[in-house]
Amino acid sequence: MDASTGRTATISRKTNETAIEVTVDLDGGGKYDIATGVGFFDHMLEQLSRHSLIDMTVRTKGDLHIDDHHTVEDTGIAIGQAIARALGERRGINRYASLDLAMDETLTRAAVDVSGRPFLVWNVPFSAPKIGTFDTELVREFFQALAQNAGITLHVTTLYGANNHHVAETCFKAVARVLRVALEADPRQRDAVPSTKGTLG
Ligand SMILES: [Mn+2]
Repeated sequence: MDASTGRTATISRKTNETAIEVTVDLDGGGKYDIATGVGFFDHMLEQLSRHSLIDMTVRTKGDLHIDDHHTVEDTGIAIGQAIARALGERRGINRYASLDLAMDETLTRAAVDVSGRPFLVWNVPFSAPKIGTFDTELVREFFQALAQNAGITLHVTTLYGANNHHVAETCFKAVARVLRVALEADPRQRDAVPSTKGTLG
């Protein structure tokens, strides 16, 4: 880990469906400046930044006249790519973390391996198709894009919960909290890659 340059990255991504600019600082303090045009999604990304302590600037202009799908998925791709680039060779990190996160009546478990191997296991039941105007199925789409592009194995399970806003929010907060630990420096690793293979590519 090179403290002089810092673990930061900026990703610009433009397609016919979305134009996105994302900047992350993995060693930040949870400062965020987020505008995707989708209010509920902004609220969720603010939780992700605040509780991971990853500083995050996100600007997405998406084809919201169709629906929120491309905006949410492509923002997940860009944040994932920014995290992967900022991580570099993944030296000196804790790599693993898990926790159960409570919010009122809801409990969600997240576990992460910052392995370089993308994988999502998703076991989160929503009892309604919408939270306001937001499609609940897009929560999974976001984390699929994030895991795939950050190169992380991510398991998310909601053990119980009634309110769909709480279910979604616990997913973002739980993943934030496990990323905070897994991406942080392990002082006993120094600059070693935490794998017997010697690489987390
Ligand atoms: Mn909320």
